[in-house]
Amino acid sequence: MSRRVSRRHTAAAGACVMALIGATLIATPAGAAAVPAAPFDFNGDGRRDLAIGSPNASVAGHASAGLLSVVFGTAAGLDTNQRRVYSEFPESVPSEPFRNDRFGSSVDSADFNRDGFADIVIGAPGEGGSTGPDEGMAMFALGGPYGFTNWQGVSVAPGNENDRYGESVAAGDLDNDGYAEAIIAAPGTGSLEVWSFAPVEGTSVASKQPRRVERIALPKNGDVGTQAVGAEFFRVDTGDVFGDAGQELVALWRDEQGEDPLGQGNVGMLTWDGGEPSWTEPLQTIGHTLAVGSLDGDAPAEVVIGQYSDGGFAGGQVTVWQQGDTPSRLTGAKKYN
Ligand SMILES: [Ca+2]
Ligand SMILES: [Ca+2]
Ligand SMILES: [Ca+2]
Ligand SMILES: [Ca+2]
Repeated sequence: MSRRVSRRHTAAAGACVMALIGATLIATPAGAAAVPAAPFDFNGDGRRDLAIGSPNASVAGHASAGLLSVVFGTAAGLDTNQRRVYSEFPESVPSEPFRNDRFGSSVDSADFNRDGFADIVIGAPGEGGSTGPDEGMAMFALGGPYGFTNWQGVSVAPGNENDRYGESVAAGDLDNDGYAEAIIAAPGTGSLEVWSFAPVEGTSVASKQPRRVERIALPKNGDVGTQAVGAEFFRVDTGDVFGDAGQELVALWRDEQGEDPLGQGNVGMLTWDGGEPSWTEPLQTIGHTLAVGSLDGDAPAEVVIGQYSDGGFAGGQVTVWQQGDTPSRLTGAKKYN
């Protein structure tokens, strides 16, 4: 949890910079708020709120069904008296809790429909489907003055057992059209999906329902010409890693049939402008967790990779990569252990 909180604080400065840059470069889409709400400001009062997923929480006797807690920001900081808890119950989330759904495994936010209230996407990678356990699911909800509305669950179609859809989610405006996309990783498929609420062509008003706009495969074993069949783990986040004021998607993954016995992972950046997606050649790395944000307050953003303690470093290790001599290459890894 501390990682996520500190990242969001770091990202806040970047988000302000991005908002200013965005305001000068992008005309306000018709029917949209002049300035979208900052991520995690669900009630649109200008103060960031806190959303915490608890995937291991029991719900009505269902172990690890998972829940989401939201605490609202005030002038005096976070107000724990205003805490709201959401779980997969019809009265809070229109779905049903089951053992090991792990709702809340991943959480991210953006004002997807640009109405001045930040929205949320929540992963439940253990959700069962018609083919068996762990097909996974992600839930969207729109923010508003009185809480979340328009809950909608999405998943891979057709799904398969162990897709683990929603194990990692991210939000960012990848195609620079003024509307943030939601990115949902499905490790078992070796691919991610891009979802959008932006107005469809010929209309000017954003949708209240998300629509799938792209499915993008991971490169297999670091070869951008071939596609991975599955990933043991797969994390996604967004940030301006190239320093060009547009957001890149950063992915950290390990191939299911990776050739490296040490179990090395890959980190790669994806650019997508609504057309053909483009991956950078992945870097080999060791790690399990991923965060992207500007640690020093300026663009480009840094890529931070966390590694558990199973790699010979008691207590684990954190690696920080930054932009190298060409914009799309990461270099100068600094290790902290
Ligand atoms: Ca708020
Ligand atoms: Ca919104
Ligand atoms: Ca966009
Ligand atoms: Ca960029």
